[in-house]
Amino acid sequence: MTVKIFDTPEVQNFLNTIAGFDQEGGSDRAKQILHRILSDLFRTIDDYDITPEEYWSAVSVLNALGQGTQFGLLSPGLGFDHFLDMRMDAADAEAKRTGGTPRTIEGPLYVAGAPEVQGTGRMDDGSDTDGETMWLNGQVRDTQGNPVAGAKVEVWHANSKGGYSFFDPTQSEYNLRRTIITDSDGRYAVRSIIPSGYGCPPDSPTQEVLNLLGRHGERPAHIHYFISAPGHQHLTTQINLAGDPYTFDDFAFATREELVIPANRIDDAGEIARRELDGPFSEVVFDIVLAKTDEAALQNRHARPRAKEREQDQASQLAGTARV
Ligand code: MBD
Ligand code: FE
Repeated sequence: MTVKIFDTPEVQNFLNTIAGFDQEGGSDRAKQILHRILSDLFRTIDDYDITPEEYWSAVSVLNALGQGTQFGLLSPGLGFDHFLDMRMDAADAEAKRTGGTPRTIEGPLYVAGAPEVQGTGRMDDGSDTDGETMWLNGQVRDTQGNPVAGAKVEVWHANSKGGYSFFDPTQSEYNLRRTIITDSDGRYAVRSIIPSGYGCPPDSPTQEVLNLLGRHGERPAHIHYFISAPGHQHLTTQINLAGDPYTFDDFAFATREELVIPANRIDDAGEIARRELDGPFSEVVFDIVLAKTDEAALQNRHARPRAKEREQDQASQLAGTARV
């Protein structure tokens, strides 16, 4: 049974009613966008002859995604995060805001409120004995090459098992998360551990969707950054450590050629002593170039619900309310 009803007046009138086109209240923008999305989905159902079984199994996957707060994980997997980056890149190019370090996606695992250190500090709590010591450092400059002193460099990354503190309850609070203020020469330098790549939980609804596409859910070892300074464009980016099997095969599409950085093994006793470390370490150097801007909106990261900025209400929203 293959039927095609999308183009009938009944269905078209039905879509107008669903989208509230005949109602005074609500948001015109929401009505337009919902009308477009619902039209596209209805047409997909019609064109692919989607069965009730298929439709309801999709609803079930959506419920599981929501219950596990996994939309923020599937989102980069389906390329939405990178597509938004491509649009911001295009807007920057058009406005001639060029020459800075490239952006790449934030991902779902940032937590606000990490401890702040001046110039240098330590990010790991010392408990991850499988983690190889990392000396992560660099300089923040503007597009003319001038150092940016007092820039705010927020860094977060996974431990040796690919887990992030806050989301991984076995880690201490704010482990591997710091806010570093650059010194008078625009420099930052922190001791941490080399992160491992991240893999989507194999039994998760996110991986279930990826499996249907024949795709893996792996990310290469990477380190997240927010960098900001007055008069400069806020930068959300990441570095991907070179040599990881997934460096150029990231399920979240975050890798950019300019952001692939080697970790250089150093075992020279003088270098170890100079950094006050206790043994061989790997040095990762990431210098950052910020584009200038006077626009206040561009100096701040875009608004987005983030952990600890908004209390996540996990309670059921399905209880219902008495009619008025
Ligand atoms: C991560 O660590 C990450 O950065 C992204 C984008 C998705 C899943 C895990
Ligand atoms: Fe990450």
